[in-house]
Order: sequence, then structure tokens, then C-alpha cells
Amino acid sequence: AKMKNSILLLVLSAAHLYAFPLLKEETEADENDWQRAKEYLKRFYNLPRGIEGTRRSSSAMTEALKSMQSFFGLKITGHVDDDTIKVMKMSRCGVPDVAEYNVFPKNLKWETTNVTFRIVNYTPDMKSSEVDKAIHNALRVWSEVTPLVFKKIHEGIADIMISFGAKEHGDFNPFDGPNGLLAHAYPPGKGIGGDTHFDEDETWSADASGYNLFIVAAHEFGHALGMAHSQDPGALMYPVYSYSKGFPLSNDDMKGIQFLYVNPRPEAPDKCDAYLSFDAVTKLRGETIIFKDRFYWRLHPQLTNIDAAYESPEKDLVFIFRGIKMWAINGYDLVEGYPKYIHKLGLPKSVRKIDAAVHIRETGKTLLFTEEDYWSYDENSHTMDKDSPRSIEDDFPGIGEEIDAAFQENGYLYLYKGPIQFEYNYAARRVLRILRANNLFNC
Ligand SMILES: [Ca+2]
Ligand SMILES: [Ca+2]
Ligand SMILES: [Ca+2]
Ligand SMILES: [Zn+2]
Ligand SMILES: [Zn+2]
Repeated sequence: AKMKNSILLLVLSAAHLYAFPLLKEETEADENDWQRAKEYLKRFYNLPRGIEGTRRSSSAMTEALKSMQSFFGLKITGHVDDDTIKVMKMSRCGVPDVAEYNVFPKNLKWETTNVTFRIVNYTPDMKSSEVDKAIHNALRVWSEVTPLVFKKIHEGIADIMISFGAKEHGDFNPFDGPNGLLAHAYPPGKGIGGDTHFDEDETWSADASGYNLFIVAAHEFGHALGMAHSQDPGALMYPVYSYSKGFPLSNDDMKGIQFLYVNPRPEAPDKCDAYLSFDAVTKLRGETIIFKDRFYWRLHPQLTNIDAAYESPEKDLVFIFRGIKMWAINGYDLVEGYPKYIHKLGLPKSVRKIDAAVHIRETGKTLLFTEEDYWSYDENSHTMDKDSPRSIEDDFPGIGEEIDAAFQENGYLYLYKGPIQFEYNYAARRVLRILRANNLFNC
């Protein structure tokens, strides 16, 4: 019996030895997640600072968790679950997701269109010329779609003071070492208002090898202009960092910034309105013709509300599209035998409208844009190319999924989407410049 007892004892202590560390590890990981969640919610979701010590009992904590889960489209559990922790671990912007109403009133914006900026110091991670370029391009993202003009100054106090710093860097809003918080910016206003800080503990880059400075800066300047975070994962103002190429503004970003800086549009389009978008653009015997709603600049009076147009220089005709019909114009006269149905070109009956059309002189093809696709029509053989339709996004990287209007000049393609004009190198399939649509009018 004595021996039996000691064996039992041995087994017990072994069980104790093995079970204890396992259990301890589990509770510790849990506790870490809980602490992380608490800090995250304090920082980004206005969870009151006073929540300390006791776990899982606070209704303020549950409410803050729910609003965070709702913001990110997660399952609303009110618990610190795996999906929630996963999002909380992603690198992101340091600006809260819910507005700090007590600190900043709503809808802050710059009251002047001339805003100054100054790059106070540079990161050693990149060449200073690369930093200048990233900052310049990031500001241009916003100046292209607003009346704002950004002016660089080299000394003194600018509206937007741009700097790199680690940990506590002078505003009692410390960074956190590598990853986690990447940057933050203050909404428009005097003093620190508009100022934009980048965490120097990150590795910044001009490409995707580190955190891309252009992308983060463009996001932060959104805040510096008065934008809040967006719940749309495709928006530049989404709080979590992701790298992507092309023009960074989504419709959501555009709506936000134009709500702040763009006056309601007058009834008749003002051709020098910086937010003017076009329905169609074409050239006719060297003259540019632009269509917009009931209005057009230079065209036959019968043709209004058109969807798309292109010039065929070989035939000396302009083709105009409205709904499922097309017209041909010779000089200022309608060509007899028109309108015809667009399906005669080889488009399927499901296509009810053409968004944009452009004739490519070098290839003799006419590109017809319909929603997310485009079709290639051969003007010589009068047939639709066999591989049509193709995806706009795939073949024209950088311009998004759909366009309003297109035309070709001096070997460049000009593609219009909302108030934006993309100057496009068709051969290289690359966006060269992004301009305001009404640049055409030399406003
Ligand atoms: Ca400032
Ligand atoms: Ca950091
Ligand atoms: Ca660094
Ligand atoms: Zn942000
Ligand atoms: Zn700061």
C-alpha cells in the first residue's frame, strides 16, 4: 500500500507540473488581448480612461467593442474575439475612428484656399528628394479635386507642419515603436491644427518595401483637411494601412472632401467649375466638342444628352451615341441613314448605353466603354474584335472600373471620371498625369 501511494503522488505532481504552465499561458494570452483591446478602444473609440482592473464587467467596454466591431463590419459580439483582435493588431493611423467631439468641433475646414506646408525634418529611411515627391504627390491627390492650393515654405510656421518623430515627439500623443500606429494628423485650425506626424520607428519607403510614405501621407492630409475615417475598406480614409497603386481616392473620399470644399453646383454647368464632369468629349476637324447634360460646347443643336462620341478622321465623321442609338455627323450635318442601333456594331442586346468612345488612330480601332468593360471595334473590317469585351480595370490600370468620357490627342488618351481627367499613355498602359476635367478649357 505504501508503494501505491507514492506512485499516486508522483502522478499527481506530474499532472500538476504539466497542467499548470498550460493553463497559465492561456490566461496570459487572454489577458494580453484584453489589455490590447482596452488600449485600442480608449485610443480610437472614446472608451473612458478610468476603466482599470476588473475584467469583462464594464458595460462601457462592451459598448465600445460593439461600435468598433460595427465600424469594421465585424460580427457584433461585444467580446474580445479572434476576429476583433486580428483587426486591432493591424497597422493603422493614430487618429480616432469616432470623432472627439469634446476636443474638435465637427466639420472643421480651412477657410482659405491657400494652405501652406513645411517639411520640418526628413526620415533617414528615404532620400530627401523621395520624401519631397511623396509629400507633393500626396497633397496633389487633394488639390486636384478641391480649389485648395498648397504652397511650400522652408522656414517659419506653416499651416501644415510635417515632421517625423518617435515615441513622445512633442504633442503628448506618443507613437509606439515599429508597426501599430504609423502616423497622425490634426484637423484644420490654428497652432497644431493641420500638423502631420509620421512615426520614425517605421521604415518608410517610396515603394512597397516599407510603409509607403505617399499612401500614408495622402491619408493623413485627408485629416489635415478635415476628413474623418471611412468605413469603406476601399477608401483612402479607411484607418487601416494597405498598399495599392493608382489614384487613391474612392467615391467615398471624393464625397467627403467635396462636401467640405465644393460649393453646390449651379444649374447650368460653369465651364470653369473645378468639379465639372463631362458626358463625352471628341474632336471635330481640330475642334474639341464637349457634352454635358442638356449643354454642349459647339455641336449640332439636335444632339443633346448624349452618352459618348468619337471622331473617325479617316471617314471625317463624328459618331454620337445616345442610349442604344448612334448618329454620324459630317461637319455640322447629320448623315443620312442614321440613327442606327449600336447593336449593328456587334454589341450584344444587353448593352443599353455606351459610356465613352475613342478612336485610336495608330491601330484603326474604336474603343467603346460600357460599364466595367470595353469593346474594340475595327473600323476597317467593320467588325468587333473577337476578344471583346475586356475589363477596363485589367487593361487600363490606375483609372478604376468605369469612365464617363474619352478622347485622344497628341498621342495621349484622355479618360474622364467625375471631375478627374487621366492623361494616359495607351502604349505603356500607364497614367501619366491626373488633372481636373476642365483643364481642357484653360480655366
Ligand atoms: Ca498647424
Ligand atoms: Ca508605430
Ligand atoms: Ca524610420
Ligand atoms: Zn487616419
Ligand atoms: Zn504627433
